[in-house]
Amino acid sequence: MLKKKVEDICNRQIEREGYSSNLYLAMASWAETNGLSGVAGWLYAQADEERVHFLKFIKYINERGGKAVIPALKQPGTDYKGVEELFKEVLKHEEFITASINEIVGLTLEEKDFNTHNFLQWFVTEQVEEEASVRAILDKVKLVGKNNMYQFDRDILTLRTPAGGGTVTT
Ligand code: OFO
Repeated sequence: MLKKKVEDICNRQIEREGYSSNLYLAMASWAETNGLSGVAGWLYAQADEERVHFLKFIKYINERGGKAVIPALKQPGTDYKGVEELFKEVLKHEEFITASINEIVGLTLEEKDFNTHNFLQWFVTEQVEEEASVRAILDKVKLVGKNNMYQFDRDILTLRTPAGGGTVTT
């Protein structure tokens, strides 16, 4: 049985993972309508991965005798100044998510909830991979420069790491 404090913070994470999925969908939609089909493809795939994260928390809370709450999600922005700015925002968001996961890990140690601590290890590893993947993309964006976006957009899908998606198992 989940302690209330742990259930509440995991429910907070449901909202954050759901927002992550919507954020990347909004970014994908922006990219798609600005001729950046490669960037859009990367972001749509990322949105799918975030939905898997969202589902993992929902299923975990319910499986442990808690009650997952499906939240209303705030609307993400619709406009981005450019590809570099967009990926800087992705990195900032992923750093926020890493801090959020780490906070939950800290609480599970305080509460001696070793089951949830174990469940979270997948997310700890995932965040390291996600941040690294976005930093690699930002490095490439800087290398090619604003005037070579056609080439970057064509190649971005080859940069995709297989991290984090997959089927939802609980
Ligand atoms: Fe981006 O890993 Fe979930 O939110």
